[in-house]
Amino acid sequence: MSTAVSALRDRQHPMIRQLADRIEAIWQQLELSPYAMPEDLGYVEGRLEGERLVIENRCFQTPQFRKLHLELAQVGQNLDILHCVMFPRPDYPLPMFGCDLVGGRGQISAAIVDLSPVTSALSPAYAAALDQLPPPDYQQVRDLPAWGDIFSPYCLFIRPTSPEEETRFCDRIAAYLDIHCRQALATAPDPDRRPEILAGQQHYCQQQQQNDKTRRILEKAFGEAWAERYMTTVLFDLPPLQ
Ligand code: BLA
Repeated sequence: MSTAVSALRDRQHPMIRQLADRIEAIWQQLELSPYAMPEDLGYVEGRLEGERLVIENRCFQTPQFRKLHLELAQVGQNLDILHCVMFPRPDYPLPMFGCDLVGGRGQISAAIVDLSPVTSALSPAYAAALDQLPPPDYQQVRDLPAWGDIFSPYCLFIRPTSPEEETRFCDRIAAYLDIHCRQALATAPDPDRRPEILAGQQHYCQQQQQNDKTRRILEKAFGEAWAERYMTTVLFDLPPLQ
């Protein structure tokens, strides 16, 4: 682990720190190899309203996934972010795993996780595994934005109201991730479905690129052109058509 990543993590909200460690531990069941980031975008620093914005990216690839992306970001003392997306290779009929934790001043305001289908719906194997989890029970459930039509019925978007809910939500994210890794390892590539899968991944990325809350933070710190490049090449890049 690079020291830069662990250094930022150690300064972040405990829920973010714990989840980052857990995501990386669960990823170990996959056959990880390095993924090359655009050279200047692995570690980025900017300024937002006089505060320092630091972004640290960790990326891997595996036989099933084109890109596993874990991003940690911090704006001064006020804003902590964990962003994670797993992009399946377009020959694999697998959903998109995504999660985002956004917090400030000791409180996580947004915690979201989903396994989002890019074809018509989640497969019966995914649905059966997810249905076995305890029913979600959180006090403050948040409304999804209009672009959120990409999310599955299993999407959870909350504001955690206690450390107990934070821990339980991290457990939930870990459970989704573990189900996903197991399913991915048991799934064979299906090259015939590639056009359908590519179109679905494209739609997922286009919708996520409409998240104005993410875009605004990046624009304020780095400018419009940089934010556009970052959102379309690092956060939600489309798979190369090859
Ligand atoms: C919301 N995302 C947010 C918010 C901020 C960011 C500040 C508002 C928090 C709040 O309303 O309490 C910021 N998120 C970022 C930044 C990055 C980031 C700057 O990841 C990266 C540099 N977002 C994702 C993924 C999902 C996601 C993978 O990156 C879901 C799988 C969802 N974030 C998401 C949603 C909202 C959000 C649904 C709420 C948007 C809204 O209410 O309009």
